[in-house]
Amino acid sequence: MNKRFPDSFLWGGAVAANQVEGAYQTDGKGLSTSDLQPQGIFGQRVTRTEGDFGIKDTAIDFYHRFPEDVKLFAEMGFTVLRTSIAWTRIFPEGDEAEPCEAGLAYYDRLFDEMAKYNIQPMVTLSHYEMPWGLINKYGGWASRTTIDCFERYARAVFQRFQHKVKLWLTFNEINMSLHAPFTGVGLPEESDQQAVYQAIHHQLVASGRAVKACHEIVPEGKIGNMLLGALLYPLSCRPADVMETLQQNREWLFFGDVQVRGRYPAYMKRFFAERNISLQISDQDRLDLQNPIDYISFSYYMTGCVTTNEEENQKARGNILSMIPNPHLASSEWGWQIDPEGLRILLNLLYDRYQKPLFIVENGLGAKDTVEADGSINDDYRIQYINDHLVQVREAIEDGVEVLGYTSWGPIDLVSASKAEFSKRYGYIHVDRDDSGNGTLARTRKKSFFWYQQVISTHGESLS
Ligand code: BGP
Repeated sequence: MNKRFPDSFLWGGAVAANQVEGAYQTDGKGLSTSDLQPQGIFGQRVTRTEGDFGIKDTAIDFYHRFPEDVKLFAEMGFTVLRTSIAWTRIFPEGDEAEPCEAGLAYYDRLFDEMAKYNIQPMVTLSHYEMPWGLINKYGGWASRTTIDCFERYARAVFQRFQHKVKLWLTFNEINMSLHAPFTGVGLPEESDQQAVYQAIHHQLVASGRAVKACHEIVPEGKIGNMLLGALLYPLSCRPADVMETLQQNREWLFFGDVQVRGRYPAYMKRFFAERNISLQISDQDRLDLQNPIDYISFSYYMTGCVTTNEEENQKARGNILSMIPNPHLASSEWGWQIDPEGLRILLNLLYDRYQKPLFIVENGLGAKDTVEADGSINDDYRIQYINDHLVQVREAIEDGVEVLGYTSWGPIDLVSASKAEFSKRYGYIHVDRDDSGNGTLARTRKKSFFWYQQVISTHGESLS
């Protein structure tokens, strides 16, 4: 018999407001960065005009259909659902003095629905979107005004949902700003490193202030960060490759180092000096940073390799991050390399580094599904992927790592973040919609739905 996961382990799935809700102008919602990039975070930024089309405008219409979806999650046995609050539903322009009641009321309804089935919400304050108004008026995270606006927003939602939401996260994949500055910090894509790191600094300060506010307003709550867990291996055992890998891993671990330790790590001094980056850091900023998070959350999809060899570097590929492929691993249809053991390595690495509880808040396989003539979807590839990753999570728990839970990405099909594709599906629940927006939006259970249901009900004993 396989080993059980701890009884306290939380099982569920993760979605983000802009990838599921739709209703992008409903109930007073303002325009967000996501609305301005209908082709995804690596697509062009456009000006929205009356009657134009973006697939996220409706997404899967979760805004109106959430009761049906939450019921399906409950049927699978979810004990947690990670979602985000769309900042623009609460503060449409970002700098209003008071929150928008209609937006708050929507999330009340959503959290109440989850409570009916004892599904705990885990809420990301900002998942790949921020009010366009803050960019237009102040320059996004380049401005300290945005820190104040974010704090006001965070305090408003902590206040309103303090009795309904106990698990919070600050910024989704905070390290992604290095690769997608518009989505991450509201800066033009061509911004230089000086500008990007200054904006990142402001966001780290805002994160510290949110942690402080959460501890004041939701004393029994827990607030974590969210990292894109982009684990890199040396392509060879040449010491130069090992050193380069250490440095490239630090580029994303840096965010966690600040959020856990409350100060910049020593290695960043040289990093900044060598790039002529000089940050404006006030005494108050230093105090704000000293609000360590309670737990570390991260997404994990793939790993990649690093080398100093120029010829090998030409082979780098990938649509979120450009990485050198690992010759020992297979890839998904989107070229993401599948590495279940890497998840155990990453869990151990993060726990060794921080000794903080960990939460895997995204993991999954984006794949094209085929609907059979009888309507069934036999997504054995997805089952295999999740199974193999969960087996490694259990290994990590056996290694002594404190893992609070697992929310696989997109338990219901949704719009992909990088290119706003619908055909890249992650769900246990199929949604009838295609890349052009055609379809009834009807929900159906895939084979993986029943498989995951069994995994949860057996506390992982059914994993193979
Ligand atoms: C992460 C994001 C998610 C999600 C996921 C999969 O980077 O936090 O929002 O979408 O990646 O990426 P994609 O949707 O591009 O397949």
